[in-house]
Amino acid sequence: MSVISDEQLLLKSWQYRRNILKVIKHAGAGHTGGSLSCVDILNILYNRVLNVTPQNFSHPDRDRYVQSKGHSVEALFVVLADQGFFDESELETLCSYQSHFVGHPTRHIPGIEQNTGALGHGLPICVGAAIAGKMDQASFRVFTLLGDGELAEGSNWEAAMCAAHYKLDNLTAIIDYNNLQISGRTQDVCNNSPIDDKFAAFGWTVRAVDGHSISELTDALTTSPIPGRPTVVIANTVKGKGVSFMEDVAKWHHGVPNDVEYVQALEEIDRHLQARGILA
Ligand SMILES: Cc1ncc(C[n+]2csc(CCOP(=O)(O)OP(=O)(O)O)c2C)c(N)n1
Ligand SMILES: [Mg+2]
Repeated sequence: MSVISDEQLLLKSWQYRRNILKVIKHAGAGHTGGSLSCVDILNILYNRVLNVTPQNFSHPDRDRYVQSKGHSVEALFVVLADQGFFDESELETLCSYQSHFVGHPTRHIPGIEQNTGALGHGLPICVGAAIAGKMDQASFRVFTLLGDGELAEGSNWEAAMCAAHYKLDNLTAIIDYNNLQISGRTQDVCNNSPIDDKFAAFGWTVRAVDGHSISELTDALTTSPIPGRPTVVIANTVKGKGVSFMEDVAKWHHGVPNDVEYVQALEEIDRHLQARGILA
């Protein structure tokens, strides 16, 4: 993997945010808030951590990434396009008749490991993949991205227990911990706090980071795992991050900006790009 600087990653994050809004606006549908909250995580994963490329995607030794919070697929699509899995123009077909680019990940799309969207499946699937890796003495690592609201699904806790039991140090779960789920505050809908103590009690290594910090995400995702223990990275994030009026507001879970909001959102993002000399 080529070396990419923090500054280049920062630029990518803003460009990804711009593209997420563009495809959601064009489609007239999408999960805006959750895509903006996890896109920095995907940025670091695909540009710094994962051994996954269009060229090696069918190779058994590739790393596995399963986006369990499948509704934030627009972030994944934008990052996969940037990685060269398909042409960015294909995203203009999102949610249109006969397009494979639908509102959740499917394996019809190059670069997508698993169909997800029904919450609570990514971690169990990844436990299976990590066990398979151990049985084969393979070197690949397995990553999954969960939402904080998604942790209400009981399947996660069965998987968490198994991961520790089978000593899956090749498995990393990242929680996009934005404190919101579909209908309001996660702590009001189904409180999972204290999440760090819960995973520690299940036998996991716990790392908590600012989920929008390139350096903190890089550290957490590139530090070698403690032998015999799965790792959870609690990424503290802001839903809707990067667009002032979308930040930490539940209605942007699947809100689509109207024309005025869209212009305002792009202006906010473009100010960051202009500051870095990318836009005139
Ligand atoms: C099994 C299942 N139950 C309910 C839903 C509906 N649903 C879609 S997104 C969502 C909220 C998820 O919240 P969170 O995991 O915190 O995601 P984020 O805040 O990152 O968008 C729910 C309940 C679903 N997709 N799957
Ligand atoms: Mg959430």
